[in-house]
Amino acid sequence: MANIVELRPGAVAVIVVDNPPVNALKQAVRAGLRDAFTRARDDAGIHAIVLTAAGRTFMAGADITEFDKPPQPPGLVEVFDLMEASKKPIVAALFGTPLGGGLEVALTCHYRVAAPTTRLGLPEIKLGILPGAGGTQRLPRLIGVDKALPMILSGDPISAQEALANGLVDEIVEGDVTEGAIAFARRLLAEKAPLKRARDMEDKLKPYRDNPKLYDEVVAKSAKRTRGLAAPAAAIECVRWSFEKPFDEAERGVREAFQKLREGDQSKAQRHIFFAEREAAKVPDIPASTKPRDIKRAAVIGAGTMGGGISMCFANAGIPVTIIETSQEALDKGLATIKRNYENTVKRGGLKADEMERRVKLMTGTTDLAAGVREADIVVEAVFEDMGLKKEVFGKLDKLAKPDAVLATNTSYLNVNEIGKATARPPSVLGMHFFSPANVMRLLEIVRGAETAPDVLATAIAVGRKIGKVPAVVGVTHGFVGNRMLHARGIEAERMLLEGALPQDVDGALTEFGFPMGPFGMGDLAGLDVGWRVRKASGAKAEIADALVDAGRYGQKTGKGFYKYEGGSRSPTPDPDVEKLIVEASVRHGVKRRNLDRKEIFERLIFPLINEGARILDEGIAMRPGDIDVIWVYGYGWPVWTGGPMHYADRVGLSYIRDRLAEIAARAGNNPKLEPSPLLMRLADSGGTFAGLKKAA
Ligand code: 3H9
Repeated sequence: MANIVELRPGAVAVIVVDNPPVNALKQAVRAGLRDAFTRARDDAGIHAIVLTAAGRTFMAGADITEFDKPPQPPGLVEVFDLMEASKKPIVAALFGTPLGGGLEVALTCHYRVAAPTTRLGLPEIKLGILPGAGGTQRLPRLIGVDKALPMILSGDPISAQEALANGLVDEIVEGDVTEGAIAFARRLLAEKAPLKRARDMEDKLKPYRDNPKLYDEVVAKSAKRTRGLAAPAAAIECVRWSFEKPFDEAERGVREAFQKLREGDQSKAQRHIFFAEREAAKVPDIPASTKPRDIKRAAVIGAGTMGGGISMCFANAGIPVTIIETSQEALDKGLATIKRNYENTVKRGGLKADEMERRVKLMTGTTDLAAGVREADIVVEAVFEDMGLKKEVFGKLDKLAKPDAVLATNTSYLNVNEIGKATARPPSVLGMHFFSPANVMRLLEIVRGAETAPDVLATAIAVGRKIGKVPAVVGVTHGFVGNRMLHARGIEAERMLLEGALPQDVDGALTEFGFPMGPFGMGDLAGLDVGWRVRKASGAKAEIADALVDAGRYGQKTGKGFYKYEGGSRSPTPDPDVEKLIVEASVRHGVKRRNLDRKEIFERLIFPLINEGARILDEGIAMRPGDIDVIWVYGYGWPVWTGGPMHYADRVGLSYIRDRLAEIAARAGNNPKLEPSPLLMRLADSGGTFAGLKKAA
């Protein structure tokens, strides 16, 4: 086995970190670096050092799995002290994704060269922490406070070209990056170039030292969403110290701030999601070696909101896609909407015009189903949510699609097995449930049918990744994981209106927790007529929502729903007419309205949802509690810093949730849906947790 850190001696020695898959800086790597730099220092034959890594990337950060354990020496700072004390120039040879602690190592080198495709960043904020090893101090010194803060607060990487322009890297090298770095180091030696230590650079800090108020402007421009989040506020402070305090004093403060965040609930939740996201697409009974089918061309049936968004996903990933509609009019309308969406992104600066052209060119429209699917390796059906219609489409697909094509339905509720049976090839059929807007929302629920073939499932997962989604594999049940749980949340929402709450009280309890919107704001956005139509068909009723639709209040599209939307605004304003309608409904039901506090509202929304999640787990519809968390974070706006419903439930305590649910169920006339589920009871009674369940499995 190769050494985890190898020192290749020579006038220009090369230190290579080899810790697959991403060269995370685990304890053995840190110790290896310490030893290698010590040996390089003591070896008189070595005059310069290149630091690089084996495999697919320069170090992509600290080892996140170590964050739950007590810190093990040596820390990175010990390695950095050695590097900064070096009298021999150290050049980082960057490629892949130097991220987090990996970039911080590079910042401590005297010079940096990079391969053209390198992406450099400090993504710690996405894990609820901040750059804990010099990033908040060295980066502002190298590229300026105004460029460093947005990188730290967004966590998004920048390209090698941008890094060259702002001074983060000194040279971009074509070809072998290690060779390029060795040549660079030789030049440094020949020119007797100075050892550039980021910590000593003062120029870019001076304007802020002279006028600290400048920083407020940078903060105002860079800080986006920080409400309720501990890490961004701490990061803003740490970067401020770069010009307020001496380097070492600032770094001591940074380390304290880092430790506090690392031990806090928010970062634990975000780390949980990091690993759960990667696990959600792993299926235990399907070996990792299962070869996905080759996907060169896609077809999407339906050019409505979902079909259009799904088509954009394929085109965005460079996969040619044919969009199929029944009428030319519907097709033209769908294609025009797609074009408009792209144009808006270009206008906002999110996409270059030539890139938009490239994507639009990958899309073809047709009203001829046979011609549209003939060449497709994957077909995604996104027609109206009607079983009869879906079966008809799949019956036709069976005759028209290539024998080895993957046939996917984007149904959000319907039985994928039944849809598969409309074909003579159920093993080729599965669900690919996208979330609206499909080109934006990251979640992809992949619904495995009873007969879905392993390689078909593997293909859907691979395609999902390729088009930038977070795939989560689930089983067949009405509404799958997300919508089934959403339904459980909805039961109490309407009841609370009748008891005394108003839409803004109910929604407020969720937005306060961190959701972008609550059930009623969401209903207005989706269109209240959608649910109304479904209820009419099934004979179900929702007193308030039905009354609103009967009054012509369809939601945002009619300017009125549970709220009013004045002058085309998308932000909801409470409407006295709706309050009147709700109060009248309470009177009709003989309910004496009472004040419901935020806590009661929140628990009555969230605990039934968690309870349904437990049922879903028990039934094996979701493989792991983390899968459910990923679904809620990426598909339903669950605030990532609370880790998703099941992680959050463990934190609240399952016996508390059990007891509250029993009360809620009793008050709702012993509604069996609200009764604590058997799994919740079992875990609560035995002092267990959902997370523990995963470990026991
Ligand atoms: C930090 O650095 C703190 C510092 O400021 C200072 C401290 C003092 N650790 O994503 P992939 C695993 S915080 C441990 O599928 P890709 C991952 O779980 C860190 N494991 O590949 C997966 O395992 P498995 C700052 C890690 O090519 C496998 O590697 N850095 C780590 O799509 C492959 O990952 C970050 O936040 C890690 N740091 O993407 C970077 N990273 O095979 C986080 C990955 O068992 N990482 N793994 O499922 C990433 O963003 C992506 O993994 C990366 C590669 C872009 C690197």
